[in-house]
Amino acid sequence: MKLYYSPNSCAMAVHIILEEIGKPYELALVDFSQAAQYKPEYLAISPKSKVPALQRYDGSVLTELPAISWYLAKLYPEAGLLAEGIEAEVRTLELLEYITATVHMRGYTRIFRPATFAPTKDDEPTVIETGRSMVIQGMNILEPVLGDKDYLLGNYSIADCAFFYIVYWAARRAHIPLSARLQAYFDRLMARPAVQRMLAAEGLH
Ligand SMILES: N[C@@H](CCC(=O)N[C@@H](CS)C(=O)NCC(=O)O)C(=O)O
Repeated sequence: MKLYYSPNSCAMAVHIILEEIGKPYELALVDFSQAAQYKPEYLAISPKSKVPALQRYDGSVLTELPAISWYLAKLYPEAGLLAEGIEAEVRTLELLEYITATVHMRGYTRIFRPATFAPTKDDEPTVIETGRSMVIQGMNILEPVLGDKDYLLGNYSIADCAFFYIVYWAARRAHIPLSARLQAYFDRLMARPAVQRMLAAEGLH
């Protein structure tokens, strides 16, 4: 199993899952500073030019964070990262989809890549502000799901591994203030040894 990743990217979610599972795996750096995601070597792995990508034991490659997360949780049920039953699974997928497709793609991408959305350079501050509003709205929607529980669905799951990077980026990259409840959740996730191992491997804190 090999995870193609870039440090401090959404691949952190899969990196945490692999650490939680605890089976041997390889890490392959896709160096965004060298535009490695657009080079032929990586296009042969994923023509989407995105991380995460997971190369499996048979050599085939899986992309899209929700799909990879679900696959790993199902492959290693003993890790307990996905509750059993159709209702629990669909609620987990619902969260993963919202986290990646809405909060990340629509919100954070505007903050980190404003030029993609702005017709001119002068429009970029407005795009960033729109992105921040979308991220804050996303966190305002997810916080009541967390409620007074330790984790989004009660027990720790792949949904928390994904929500981790949303909250981590708020705290470390976008400087979006966390509510007391989200700060406590963030502290709880940061205290997990698997999260600490992921951060150390990616040169983060
Ligand atoms: N829909 C994809 C999105 C992945 C994605 O956007 N990854 C970003 C890193 S956070 C990326 O690889 N960006 C490289 C680029 O756009 O050049 C997923 O869920 O895996």
